[in-house]
Amino acid sequence: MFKSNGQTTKVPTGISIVDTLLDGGMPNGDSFLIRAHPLADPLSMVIEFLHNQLKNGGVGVFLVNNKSPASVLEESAILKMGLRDFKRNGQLFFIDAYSALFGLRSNEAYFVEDPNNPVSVSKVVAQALSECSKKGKVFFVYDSLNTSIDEFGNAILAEANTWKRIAIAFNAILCFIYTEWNYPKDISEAVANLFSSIVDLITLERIVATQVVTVSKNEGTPVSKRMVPIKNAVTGGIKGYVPKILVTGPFHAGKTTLVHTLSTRAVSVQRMGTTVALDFGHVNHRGFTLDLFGTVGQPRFDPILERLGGEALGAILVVDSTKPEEFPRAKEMMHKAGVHGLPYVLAANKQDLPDALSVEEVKKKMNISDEVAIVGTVGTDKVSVVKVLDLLLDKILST
Ligand SMILES: Nc1nc2c(ncn2[C@@H]2O[C@H](COP(=O)(O)OP(=O)(O)OP(=O)(O)O)[C@@H](O)[C@H]2O)c(=O)[nH]1
Ligand SMILES: [Mg+2]
Repeated sequence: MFKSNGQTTKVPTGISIVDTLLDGGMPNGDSFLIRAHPLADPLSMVIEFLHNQLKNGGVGVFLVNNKSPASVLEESAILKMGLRDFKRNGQLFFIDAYSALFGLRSNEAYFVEDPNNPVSVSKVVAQALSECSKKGKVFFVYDSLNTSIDEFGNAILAEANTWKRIAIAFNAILCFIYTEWNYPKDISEAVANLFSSIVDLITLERIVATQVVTVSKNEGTPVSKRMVPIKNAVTGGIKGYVPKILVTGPFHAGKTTLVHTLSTRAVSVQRMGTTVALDFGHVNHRGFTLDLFGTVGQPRFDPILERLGGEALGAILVVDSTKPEEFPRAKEMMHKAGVHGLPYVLAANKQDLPDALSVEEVKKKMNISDEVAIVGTVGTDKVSVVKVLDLLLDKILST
């Protein structure tokens, strides 16, 4: 279950895109921060982390200070990652630092009687970690650090440091939820300095807000930002989501074939063996959900091409390696679709034909820079076309 990256042991979150960004998973015996944009939803991601740890026999401790434990349980049920049974069978414990704010008692395992005093919060955290770590490996959620900052100001950060030391002592993993509400710079910086690993949950405002996950610090090392758009599929948890990859290229190059080979489900609007509207394919790959849009090759349909390219995050350019006379048309199509500035990979297709140019020859004839990845493909050969997709994903994630 645990993976070592050569320095510290890592514990997988179970969300493959996050584990990839974190080089294996969460830091064992350490704390990390989920830093969310105000429009992003950190709770569902953390529920998925917690649910995965509990499924593997771990013990959960969940501190709430801005919502009731019941609302966390309800949210988990909506996400189809129910936590209620784990609570019932003694694997999940809440620290209720919420009810007392309203003068209410709590039936939870741990109760903070005076949530307005950071030291009293600390005492209960220490007690919970010490008792629960005897039952198994503890995954601790603090929801939320920003509520504590709003109540106590900077003082809470000193307490957070104490909890980090406790985490090391009990070999627990502490996950702090923090929504970045335009705090003064000194507070934001103090928070960032407190953690050696930070997962950012950002929203990109396009037509609709898109949630993006990235890691800005991993075990003390700043990471150049790789942003992964994500979608919370209710039955499958969080998946990387690339809403549009354009597959373009000249007439008969093999676009439709490639989309169908890659996709778990695909539809094409064809007439007499040629595409007359578009191909649409859906792919699940490396923890991602990707939507492929294949274009029409014939020039008379170029007006559609101009509209299809919008909103794409990357492109696959398919050429028939036996038809170098069409290479200029291939480049023109990238421009017409408005995707020439996007990350793209060139598929030098029909490599099985005897008169196919080699990958090197295609590259030379097309006069493309060394930065562009080019893969020799056979439209029906899954291994070769998956390689195209892999390289494109790498490119999209590194930009
Ligand atoms: N030999 C060989 N034939 C291929 C390969 N890929 C596709 N084809 C064939 O080439 C023809 C055109 O393939 P399509 O996938 O329809 O090409 P397209 O780019 O979608 O074509 P349009 O939509 O008409 O522009 C079909 O007969 C395919 O079976 C390949 O790698 N090798
Ligand atoms: Mg086609």
